[in-house]
Amino acid sequence: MAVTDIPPITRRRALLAGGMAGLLPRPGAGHAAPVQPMTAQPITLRIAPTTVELAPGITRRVLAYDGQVPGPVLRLPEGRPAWVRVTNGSDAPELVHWHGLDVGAVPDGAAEEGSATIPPGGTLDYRFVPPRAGTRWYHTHTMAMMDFSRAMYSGQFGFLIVEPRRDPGRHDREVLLAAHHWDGALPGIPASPEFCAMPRYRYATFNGRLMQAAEPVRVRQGERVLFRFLNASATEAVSLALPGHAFTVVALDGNPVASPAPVSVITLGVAERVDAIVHMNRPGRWVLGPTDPAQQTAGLGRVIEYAGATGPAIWTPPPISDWDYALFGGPAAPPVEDLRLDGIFPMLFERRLTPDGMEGWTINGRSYADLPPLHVRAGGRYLFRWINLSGCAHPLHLHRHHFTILRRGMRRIGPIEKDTVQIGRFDTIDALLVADNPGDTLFHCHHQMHMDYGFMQMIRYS
Ligand SMILES: [Cu+2]
Repeated sequence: MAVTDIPPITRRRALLAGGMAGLLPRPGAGHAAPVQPMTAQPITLRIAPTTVELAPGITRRVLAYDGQVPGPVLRLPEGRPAWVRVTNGSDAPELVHWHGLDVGAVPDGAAEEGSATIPPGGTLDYRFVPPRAGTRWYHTHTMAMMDFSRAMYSGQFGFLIVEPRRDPGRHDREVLLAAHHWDGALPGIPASPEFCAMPRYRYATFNGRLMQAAEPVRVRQGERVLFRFLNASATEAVSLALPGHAFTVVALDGNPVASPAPVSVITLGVAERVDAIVHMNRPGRWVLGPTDPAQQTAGLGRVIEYAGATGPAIWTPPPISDWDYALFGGPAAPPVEDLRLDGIFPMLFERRLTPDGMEGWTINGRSYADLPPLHVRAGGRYLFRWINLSGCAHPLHLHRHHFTILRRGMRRIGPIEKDTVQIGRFDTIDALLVADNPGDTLFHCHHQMHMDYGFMQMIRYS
């Protein structure tokens, strides 16, 4: 199996870091130690300013992991203790969040949950057990406010693949593509409640490289290629198509779907992941790119090149977006009355301009940190009833847990297990939470501007 294009941390290093710890002799145990015991080593990550080359002649100085964008691909075995040592070579405190991993509040990497920050020049060990296989990722969890070089506007993101104990291996090649947007600026804040402030970006990339400057993804006819897509943008959703081909969606946020189904367009809200298999059966050179012409002009996309194919890469816009979570969920969920719930949390999201004209966000009328926590008890079952009373979509993220989408708008859908869900403008979603991971838990919008301006709430176990 071949893997593109991001330098990985090898499986061997990951095994050394965590998997063999249980086999090692305890230091100091026994009477004589004629043989030096092998020492488990952490995976190391260094946060530091790095020059990223989006294309020849287009370079940016950004914060990144290990001098590359995205950071190294971490491949951690499911269920085995992991140990990651992060050094902060930047000039501000940092945290690394392990997105989509149901870990403890201390290693989770969110200051609001009590996770430690890494001071400038400092080092922190993160230890956790990746519980379930799937496409996860890691990224900074700081605030940017109006600094478009900080937090998720920077290059601090990377794939974290939790590998299954047994790999079903129903693909010939694996391609990892992380979308990101660069050179953000805010053109203004609309007064009308029908709209929201949207940063504009000059460049957009997969894996830190503009399409015209990137090596094509090389495939062979007949191959089944597993694409792992990650939207690591700070604020922008992306919709992607590959002319002449269908994406068979097999996992959302790394969790296998009940009903894999072919689509022509994949949409990723900020922080979402989609795993999709493409059967390569239309030889040629094709553009895998965004349906939004502005994002394509900004450089987002990759040429998919069959062996032996020549000529210009072909892009044709898909006739219509067929993206709908409900396609992948199987039979519809039971009605709310049958869910044996311990509580329902209605959560209304509204935009509220501050006295100085900035855009702020409220949940049930109040903003973080003026917002009381929601209380759950361990083992309880709760329904989030998310109601978006604003004119833009929000990628809602819950830390340290998964939730199951059961209804979207007026329609009950088949269960979809996710850690981040894009709620449309003036839309509603019901999602089931099984409170199975005690400890402080952060809920927030993953749109960096929304999160920074109040769109967060704590969930506490009592
Ligand atoms: Cu939002």
